Amino acid sequence: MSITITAFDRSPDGGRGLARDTRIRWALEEVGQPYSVRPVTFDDLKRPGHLALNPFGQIPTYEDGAVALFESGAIVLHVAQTYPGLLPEAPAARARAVSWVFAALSTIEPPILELEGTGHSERDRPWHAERVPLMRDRLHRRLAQLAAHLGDSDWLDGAFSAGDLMMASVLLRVKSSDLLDVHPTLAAYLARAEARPAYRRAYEAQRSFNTRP
Ligand code: GTB
Repeated sequence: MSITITAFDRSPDGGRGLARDTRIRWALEEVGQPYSVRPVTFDDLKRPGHLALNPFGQIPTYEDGAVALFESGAIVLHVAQTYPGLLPEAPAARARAVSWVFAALSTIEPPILELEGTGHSERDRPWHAERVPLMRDRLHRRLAQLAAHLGDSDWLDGAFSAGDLMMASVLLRVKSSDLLDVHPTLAAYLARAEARPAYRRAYEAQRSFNTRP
């Protein structure tokens, strides 16, 4: 079954791996599945062909002949449930790994996006200067809880799983900020995740894609 995903024709990050196709590439690399990438421009995103795949007009999407999916969480879970390598076999451990995927997407990612968003679009609002410290505190509380859970462990719950892949993908968004400076446990966790050969391959693939002539 051949797998096709969509990615920005040119990611605005210039190949830093921050767009959400990287997490799909990473999942596919972890399970050893080849894939091809269909580049889409910002105009393509709003055309009927793409909207039929993702009603919100966004990347990434995933097609494998049997199913067409959108939402990076659903795609990573589908890959993890279809191919061995990203979820434990034992039902309870498997369910816990899935809960970490949700934790990444619904507990950690939203305060990160909120903080990022206010920096982009709300800078000239009179309340911006007051709001940023509140948002940073909110995020730091979550990061501290995550670090406390991780403790001395390499991964969130036993072996590396789809939960770690998603959590690390989310934390990568704040890697270039000072936010992890006070959470060395998380900085080390992220470094471990980034050192995985599958992540390196995914990162290099998106980088060469986004810097192609
Ligand atoms: N919940 C969806 C998912 O998880 O799949 C969110 C998908 C999403 O936000 N897609 C973005 C998109 O298509 C790209 S990843 N945006 C176009 C649009 O909405 O019109 C977000 C992103 C984009 C760019 C950078 N960057 O350049 O640094 C980082 C992250």
